[in-house]
Amino acid sequence: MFNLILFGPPGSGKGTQSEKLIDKYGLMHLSTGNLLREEIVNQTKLGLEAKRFMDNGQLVPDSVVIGMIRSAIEHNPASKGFLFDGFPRTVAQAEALDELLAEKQAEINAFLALEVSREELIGRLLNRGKTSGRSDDVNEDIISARIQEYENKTAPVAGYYEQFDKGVRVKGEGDIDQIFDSLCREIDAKMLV
Ligand code: B4P
Repeated sequence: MFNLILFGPPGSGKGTQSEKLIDKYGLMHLSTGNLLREEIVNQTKLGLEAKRFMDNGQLVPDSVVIGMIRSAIEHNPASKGFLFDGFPRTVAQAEALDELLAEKQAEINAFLALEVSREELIGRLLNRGKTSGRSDDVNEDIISARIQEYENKTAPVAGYYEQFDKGVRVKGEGDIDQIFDSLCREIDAKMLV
C-alpha cells in the first residue's frame, strides 16, 4: 500500500493536483472537503452540522472528519493506496490517521506540502467563487478566516510529519503541469524507498 497526503492552505491546488495524481498512480482519492459537501447536498445530520462551520470558514470538529475517513478506509479494503486531500488538518487528525493505518499494517509514505503566497490564495479562491457555487469562496472575510484557521491549526501538521522525515515542500505557484511534474518526482523518489 502507498499512502500519500497532499497538504497546503485553502486554494493551494490540492484538489486540482489530486485529480491528476489519482489518474497517474491509481490511488483512491479521499477529500474530506468533497465528502463533507456531499453530506451537505444530501442534507444528512452530519452535513447540516458541518455546514455551520464551513460557512464561517472554520474547521469541522475532528471527531466528525475522523469518523468519515475511518468509514471510507474500511469500505475500500482492496485499495492499493489512498491520496488524502485536505486531511489531516489538525495534529489530532494526523495522530488518528496513523492509528487507523497501523490497524491495516500500513502508514503514510509521503507528505507533500504545496507552498503558495497569501495574495495568490485569495485571488484563486475569489476567482473560483465566481463559478463554483461554493459559498465559502465568494466572501473575502470567510476566505481570510479559512487562511487564519490554516495558520493556527493546520500548519503545525507539517512539523508532525517532518519529525518522521516524511515531509517535502513543493512550490505550488506557476504552471499546473510543472507543479504536477514536481510532485511526481517526489512521489517516485518515495516509492523507491
Ligand atoms: P476543501 O474542500 O479541502 O477546500 P480547499 O482547501 O479550498 O481546496 P483546495 O486547496 O483543494 O482548492 P484548489 O487549490 O484545488 O475544504 C473546504 C472546507 O471544508 C474547509 O474550509 C473546512 O471547513 C472543511 N474541511 C475540509 N476538510 C476538513 C478537515 N480535515 N477537518 C476539518 N474541516 C475540514 O483550487 C483552488 C482554485 O485554484 C481552483 O479554482 C483552481 O482552478 C485554482 N488553481 C489550482 N492550481 C492553480 C495554479 N497552479 N495556478 C492558478 N490557479 C490554480
